[in-house]
Amino acid sequence: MERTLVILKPDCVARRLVGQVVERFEGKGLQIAGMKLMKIRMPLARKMYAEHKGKEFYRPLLRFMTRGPVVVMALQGKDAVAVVRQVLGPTFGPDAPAGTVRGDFGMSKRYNLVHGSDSVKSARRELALFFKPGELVKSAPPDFDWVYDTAGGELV
Ligand code: 3AN
Repeated sequence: MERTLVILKPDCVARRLVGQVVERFEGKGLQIAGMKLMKIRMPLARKMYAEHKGKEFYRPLLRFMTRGPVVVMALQGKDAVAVVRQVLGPTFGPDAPAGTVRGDFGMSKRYNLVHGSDSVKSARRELALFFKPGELVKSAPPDFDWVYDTAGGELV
């Protein structure tokens, strides 16, 4: 079972798309293990995007991420990191195919609605920035063995 960090970015919250985006993750079969509304302050934004420091989009990205409230989520499921990125689509709306979150809701090459961790390693680091371990749900959801075939002891 894998966990990943998702951030519904300030544009997503401001445009009242939170419900529609959460619906896609839930419909897919991912489990919400943690979720909260918060404002990302500059020091946290800098930590989150440290790897992009020095790039031309770094400052606009920090400005964007601190511009308004966000919803942060921990999502859980088999291969959750990759599955979330499939649901989101390519980084920017104009390039993303219809049927993906960014493809269906985004027009901008900067405001791209949702963040999803790009690897299991980043997910671990990013989850720790936003959630204390005790805040996340540990038990599997009641529909777990309908989302996956668990009969053989593993999730298929
Ligand atoms: P993704 O969100 O698909 O993982 P990354 O990891 O390449 O994209 O970039 C992290 C974040 O940095 C993106 N979500 C986006 O907001 C921002 N970003 C990346 N490349 C650019 C760019 N060329 N111009 C503006 N912002 C960018």
